[in-house]
Amino acid sequence: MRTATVTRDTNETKITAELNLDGTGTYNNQTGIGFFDHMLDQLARHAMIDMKVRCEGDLHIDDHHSVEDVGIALGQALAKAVGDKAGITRYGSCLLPMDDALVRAALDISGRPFLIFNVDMPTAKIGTFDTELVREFFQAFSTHAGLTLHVDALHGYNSHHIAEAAFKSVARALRMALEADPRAAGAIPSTKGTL
Ligand SMILES: [Mn+2]
Repeated sequence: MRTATVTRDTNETKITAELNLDGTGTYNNQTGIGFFDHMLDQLARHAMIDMKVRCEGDLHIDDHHSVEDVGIALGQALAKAVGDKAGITRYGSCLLPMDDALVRAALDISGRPFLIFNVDMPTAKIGTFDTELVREFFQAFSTHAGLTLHVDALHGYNSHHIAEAAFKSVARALRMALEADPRAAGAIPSTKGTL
């Protein structure tokens, strides 16, 4: 089983993130931010990753530090759990519809962090959640996981749907990329011999 636990304590946030990449998509995420918990639950469920996150953050300021730092901790946990990447598919993509929203995610578990994020949301808030934090999460997550990640919203007019479709499309792409390649015989999927 590819598992990892990361704890991260700063003056702004105290976080524990547990992942099992070979799970069944069970989740138990409590960050104090309802909408963000809902998004993390989608990530776990649709990546088929077991995920437990606890975050005690400085929400009296705003949600920014908590969302960004959970992205860092989950990215570190993913990198740790995936290890040397032997035998994985490496690439994944997904074109995911959710009602009005259509989001495309393509990723490479490359060890070279790069984010392209073309996801405009028509409102500044989803409930009390700042929509700009969706990008902050994926920036932190892709950087610390070592992902090349492209996320493009092709259309959509409801911010909740667009954000949720972004998390679900990344989840499905991750599931594909993390899957064992049965023809790889445990080899690292690069002509360089390392990733
Ligand atoms: Mn929803």
